[in-house]
Amino acid sequence: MALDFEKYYESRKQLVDNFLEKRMQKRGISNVDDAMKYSLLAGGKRLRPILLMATADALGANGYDFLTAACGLEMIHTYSLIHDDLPCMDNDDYRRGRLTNHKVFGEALALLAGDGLLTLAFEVMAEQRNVKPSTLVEFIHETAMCAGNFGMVGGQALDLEAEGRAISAKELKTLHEGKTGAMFIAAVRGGAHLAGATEEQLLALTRFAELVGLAFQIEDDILDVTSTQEELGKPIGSDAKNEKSTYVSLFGLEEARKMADETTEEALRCLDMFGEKADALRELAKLMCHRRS
Ligand code: GRG
Repeated sequence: MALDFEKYYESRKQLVDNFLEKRMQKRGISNVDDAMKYSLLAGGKRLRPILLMATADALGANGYDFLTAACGLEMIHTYSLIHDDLPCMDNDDYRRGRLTNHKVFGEALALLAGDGLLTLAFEVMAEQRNVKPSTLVEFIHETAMCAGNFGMVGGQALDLEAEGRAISAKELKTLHEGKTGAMFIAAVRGGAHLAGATEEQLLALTRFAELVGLAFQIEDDILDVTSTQEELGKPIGSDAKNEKSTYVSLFGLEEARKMADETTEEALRCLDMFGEKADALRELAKLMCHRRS
């Protein structure tokens, strides 16, 4: 039967939203919980957890079984957005269609909300059940590497270093592989590990994740110049404001569009070996690379 992707995406998103809402009812000892909840429950697209579950589906498992692990990724992602918006980083006032965390709670609490979410993510991932302990440790270890100085944090540091100067296409690629791409790799490889992928499957899925991450970032750069604040949920033109090199500033809008399309096509070819079980993953990749927000 043909996949109803809209239904698939909405139901998986609902599962993630419900899990996060419920998990945040377990309160800590202070009002940092309110700041954590404010951003976590602000309605992001939930791409990383859905990507993890769709990858597990592509391997014949039921992605729903890994919802707990998947939601840990959304916590890491949300922490990164809170910190990225701080005055010492991108200094943004809006995110996910509402005021940024520090605008509501102040800088100090926003910093702690990010720290709290990053730490809670690892607590939650360790709560994943029905997986061999060694597999879970491998998933958590890889996720930590993708989130840290070899991945997202490293990429963000390169991004800061690059502000205000023109960088080469190679530098731009390295920066984004860390800042944006690494968490998509964590999601896809995470779903693959948890669902028991073979080496051959893992290799194909890793290449898929690399390419989807690249296409997603090119699209992000395109949206920053072509979208609207209403559609994006955050101000447009922030790359130019922060004097950042982007795929659009380096290659022009038309060429960037072509690169995003070609990269998406190449990513989809990596899924050929998985047959129709990978249909949700295919549709998700297309959604990520041709999104409006
Ligand atoms: C502060 C350590 C640290 C890292 C920040 C994620 C990030 C790294 C910066 C965000 C800036 C940015 C716009 C990056 C480009 C790609 C990206 C991660 C976009 C936001 O992700 P979506 O579209 O957002 O999945 P939602 O809100 O839907 O979850």
